[in-house]
Amino acid sequence: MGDPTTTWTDDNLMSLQSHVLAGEREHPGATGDFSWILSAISLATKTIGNKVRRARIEDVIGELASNNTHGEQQQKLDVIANEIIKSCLGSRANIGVLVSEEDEEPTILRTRSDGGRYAVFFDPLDGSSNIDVSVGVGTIFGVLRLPDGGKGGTEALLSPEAVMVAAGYVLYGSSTVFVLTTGNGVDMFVLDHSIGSYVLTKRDIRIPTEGKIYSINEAYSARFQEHVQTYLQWAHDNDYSSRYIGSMVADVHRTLLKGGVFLYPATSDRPEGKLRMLYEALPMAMLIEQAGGRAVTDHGTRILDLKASTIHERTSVVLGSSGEVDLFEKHSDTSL
Ligand code: AHM
Ligand code: MG
Repeated sequence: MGDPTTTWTDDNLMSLQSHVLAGEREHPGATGDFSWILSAISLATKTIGNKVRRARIEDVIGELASNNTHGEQQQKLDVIANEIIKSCLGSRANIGVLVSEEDEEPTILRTRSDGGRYAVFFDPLDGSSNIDVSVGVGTIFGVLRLPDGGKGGTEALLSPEAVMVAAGYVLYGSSTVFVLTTGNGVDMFVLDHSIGSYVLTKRDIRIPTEGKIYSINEAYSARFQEHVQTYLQWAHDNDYSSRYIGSMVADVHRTLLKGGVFLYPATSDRPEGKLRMLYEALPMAMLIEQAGGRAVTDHGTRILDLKASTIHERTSVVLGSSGEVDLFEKHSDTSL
């Protein structure tokens, strides 16, 4: 007879839900807020993942006649994913504000004094133009604790006292992968369809400090600033490989696991960059830094130090292995 007591080993089955609950138990006085919010995100992403897998069968691929708030073509699934997230998160009593790429205005659920302590930002289906060709797409989210006091709504979430307390993405790829940080490292879960749960597969992921891969839409080269072109020429001369899927979640996921650098710099036609600060750049920057990497703008400002002045503000993005971001800065003149 062996020892009847069970101790934790990395071989034990750990669901996302139990992982979050275990994290909360380590903090005396924790309110259960995270498990409440993350269970809604978990449910929403399982539902979206199911829609993505069945998109062709249910005939929900393709474009809508409408554009989103940025004037970009909306896919049918963008709208469906947005509705799914809002219906799952909307009933959580501690969420005050939802900000989505697909909605021009934030959805105000409840005031701070009515218990709305958090704002959740999300891009419901990033890279959705790739769905028609069955390429990986994803959901990105960030959770912000709103400051105590009278402010509510947009004013509260854009205020300097609002703090990002969790970030993550779900990649709907060859498997459905949930990558999460609550400010204490980065953990990865994979959806086990046979039991309907995300199960922990990798704890405390560390991004490789180096990796000779750059990920950028190089077709825009002529429109990049000179210092970005200088870096790319240096990378060509130094035996780098190029990998670009065109879905930020998939490109960042590869960068997190294999190392390298992902870049979406400013172009002459998009001087602010393309990616959105709140629900694309900031959550990915928090994840990459928590994994030991770096995330900066194309002029070297730390993304986590940026403060959005509008909810759909854009920024340039350079993120990945710390050594590779250093090399980007070294081989481009960021004072330009
Ligand atoms: P989306 O939010 O409209 O899907 O756009 C964001 C996507 C990112 O996933 C990806 O990194 C980028 O746009 C690709 O843009 P491009 O086609 O210009 O390379
Ligand atoms: Mg997006």
